[in-house]
Amino acid sequence: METGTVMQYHHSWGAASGAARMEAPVNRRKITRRDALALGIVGAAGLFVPVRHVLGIDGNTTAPFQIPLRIPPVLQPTRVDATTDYYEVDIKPARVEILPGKQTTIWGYNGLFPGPTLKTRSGRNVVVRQVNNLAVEINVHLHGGFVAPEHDGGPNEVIAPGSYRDYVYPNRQIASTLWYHDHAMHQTARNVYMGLGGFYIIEDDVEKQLNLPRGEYDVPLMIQDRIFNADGSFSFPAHNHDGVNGDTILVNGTPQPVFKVARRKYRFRILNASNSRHYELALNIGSDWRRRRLPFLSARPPLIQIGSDGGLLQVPVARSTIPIGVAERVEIIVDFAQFPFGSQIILENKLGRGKTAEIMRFDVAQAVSEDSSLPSTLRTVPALSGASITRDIELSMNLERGEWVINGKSFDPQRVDAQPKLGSTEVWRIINRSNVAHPFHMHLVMFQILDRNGVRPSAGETGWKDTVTVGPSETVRIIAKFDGYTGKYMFHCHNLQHEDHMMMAQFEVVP
Ligand SMILES: [Cu+2]
Repeated sequence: METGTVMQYHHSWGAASGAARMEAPVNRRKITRRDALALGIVGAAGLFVPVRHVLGIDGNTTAPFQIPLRIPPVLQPTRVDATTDYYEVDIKPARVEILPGKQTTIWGYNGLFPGPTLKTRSGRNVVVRQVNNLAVEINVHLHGGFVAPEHDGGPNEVIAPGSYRDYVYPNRQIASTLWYHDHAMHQTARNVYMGLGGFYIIEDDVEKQLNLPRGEYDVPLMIQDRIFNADGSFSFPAHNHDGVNGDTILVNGTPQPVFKVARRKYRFRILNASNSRHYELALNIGSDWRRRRLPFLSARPPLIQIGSDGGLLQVPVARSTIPIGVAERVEIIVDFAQFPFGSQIILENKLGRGKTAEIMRFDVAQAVSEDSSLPSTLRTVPALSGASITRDIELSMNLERGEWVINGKSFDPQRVDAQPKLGSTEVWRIINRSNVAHPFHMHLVMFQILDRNGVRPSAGETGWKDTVTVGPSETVRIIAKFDGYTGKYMFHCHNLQHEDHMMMAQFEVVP
């Protein structure tokens, strides 16, 4: 069993600090001792400690790299006309086999975990009827979507049990890997943990002309962590407002899967759909004996990053590791032709320990001819400039209320915190005044990162972004253009427990 896992994300972005751990208990002031006993999170000394550390339960006894990677099915439209594809999704509970021989109750789009992938083309309208067949209120937000405010899935615009809502997505944005997930007030963390997340992929002609790997060689990888009870059910620490770090890593709902690959290029669209856990991705060529047998190979081949949250980077970037915070996406190309048959390449998490240090394994298995390429230039990413205003956004914890706050304030749906003018460009300084990392997310816009603590971001962070990890005591400046729609949109921390308790605010684009 790992120890200290639940607090691990505190240390994910540099500045490891004992002080970070001190922040945790204040969040739990509302739990009674009886609640805590029921949840098994109160230790002998009466201190609140994570459930796993008391009971030592880990319902997942699966050895790594035994279960083949599952790929979420692509959802088919129910109706298509000249401009629009219509979909219908049934949101419902289901019993699925995640751990071998055990059943897990999930909440899933069409009863699937993860949800089915929606694939569309830039400029084509998509209407998704989301039918709520759960017993609780939920809603759906298209993360990274450029959509009208009434279709953005604000936290109080929920779908009651037994009813539905039609979400309209115009897809007037470039090819990118987005995702859809629940965003219901105070319950997002639980709802996403139960399974409410899926890929939403936009394609366009610019990208198509590049001849990147496609079809079965274009693979979405949704990385999540979960805690399993002995009976296979999810364990969700509902009263922990700091976050949850599970000890089982899932990719597309499969625990530490193995993926048989051909000796050719693959495109991987990697999404961190975890509630709270940050990762740092790296490739590693298997075991020591293999490294000895293949001394001509680097044990740690670089990752070739081609994309970020909002689409392709200008040029491919070779990185030895890639950090990926909650809700962020990175797209990479891995050319397995560089490895001999039989190679076993592990996708590692450099921030993990024990089971959480290894995400999945690629087994180089089949011969196949290469039909894709990796061009040296991907697409133009014009640099935003000409900001009319700089706003300061401070992320901290209100110790009195035990709530995560933005500019000292807890979320209030009646309050608007910023009113950018339609068509204007603004610089936002995101200032982290706490000792934990916060994945800061803005709805509506794709922004660019100007600098971190005054230093230009690494090349992999120079593309379009909708979420940026702001490390402990770090200040990140971002620039965004507010265009297309007037109305209210959310900005918030995407650690889902922070978001639920109450690190969320609104901006309103005004004429
Ligand atoms: Cu946060």
